[in-house]
Amino acid sequence: MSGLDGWAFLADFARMSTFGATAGGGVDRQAGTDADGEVRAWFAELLRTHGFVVHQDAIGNLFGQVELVPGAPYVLFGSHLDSQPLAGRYDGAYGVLAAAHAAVRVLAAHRAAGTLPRYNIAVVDWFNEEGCRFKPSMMGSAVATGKLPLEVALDTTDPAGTTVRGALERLGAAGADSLPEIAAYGEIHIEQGPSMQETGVTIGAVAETWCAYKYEVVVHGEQGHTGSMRMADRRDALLGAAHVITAVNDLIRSFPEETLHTTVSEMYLEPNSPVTIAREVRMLIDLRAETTDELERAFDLLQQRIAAIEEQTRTRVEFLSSSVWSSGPFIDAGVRLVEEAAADLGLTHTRVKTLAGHDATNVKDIVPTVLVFIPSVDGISHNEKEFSTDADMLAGLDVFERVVRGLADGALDVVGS
Ligand code: HGY
Ligand code: MN
Ligand code: MN
Repeated sequence: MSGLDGWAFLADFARMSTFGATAGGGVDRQAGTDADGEVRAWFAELLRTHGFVVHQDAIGNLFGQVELVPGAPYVLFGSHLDSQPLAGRYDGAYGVLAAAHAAVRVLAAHRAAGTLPRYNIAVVDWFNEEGCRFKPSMMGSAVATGKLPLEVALDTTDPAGTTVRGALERLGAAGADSLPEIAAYGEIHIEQGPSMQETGVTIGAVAETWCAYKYEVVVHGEQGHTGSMRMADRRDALLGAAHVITAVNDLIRSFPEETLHTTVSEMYLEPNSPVTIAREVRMLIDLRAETTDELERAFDLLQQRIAAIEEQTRTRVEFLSSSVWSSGPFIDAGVRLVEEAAADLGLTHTRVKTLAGHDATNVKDIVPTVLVFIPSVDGISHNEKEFSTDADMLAGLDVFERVVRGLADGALDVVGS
């Protein structure tokens, strides 16, 4: 049939993991870098080898299409090949390769049986899901789903001042094609958390997503001499930022344990010089919770703390921009499809929530969407130590093959499910 068995998947996964490979056993394939360009080129060739016609759209989404049913819409499957700095080999990349292998298996089965699916099949690598070099995260799918204007995305710059437009043109990744009309979307991903390992299940049927509020803020101060300036006269932006960082962490004490997750994870300092008091600190505040009500309450508490910090440190905290996504269910017929596929394969499974954002987070708001998880060992992710077992990857691939088959045959053509 397809010739793509588990061994073929593991061989492709090993090859894929060499692109941007780091000494610590992970990858560094930030969006629009050479490493991203190299893995994209390899993946495009893999798709062509299996009969896909490969395209790129204007925001660098890379996708392959096979049209078995002339003129019919497509069902789309994929994830992202870009990574965080010094990160893991599995986040995103597993799902892109699993989508390709599952699609090839399903197409081969239809050809061998002389049958046709209801929908054509496409596979996608969404551009810049991670949003590290270029914020916000999930950029390619946000543009494709109309949540982020294309020009705004293309004009986004990285810390060195390179635009998304410039990075895409440099890689030859600024395409002129458009994604086809899609009837449904499916994604498989690592959990990036510990719950599935703790409950001992192999397959997670994602039923809901947590919400996220991410804010770019600037703490404004005044440069001065670290030795001669009187303490009473200082407007130290780094001191103000330090208080904001601890205030962001303190928020969790106003909520039941593990119901609010907060971090400041990115910071740029000006002038960042040994004998000069900081004039400016730019930071990214990341708040996550099950509901937007909780995030609104957390944001209000933070604003109260910031008012006191500004007065105490004589600095000014400016909120520049925000990137948010709200909670919301995945279509129940899709969750049940995953549960049935896992049960048929004799795999342990459970319904889970995703605390991380995914491209499926965007796409679920426009078409019926299925998101499948496999376990992350010790819940580690965005870390070179990120790991999922070969057995879990292959089990997930077998489940995802059934998801691809089901969606291509119209399993989610359900009304009001
Ligand atoms: O922001 C997120 O949660 C996603 O991993 N990019
Ligand atoms: Mn991811
Ligand atoms: Mn990620």
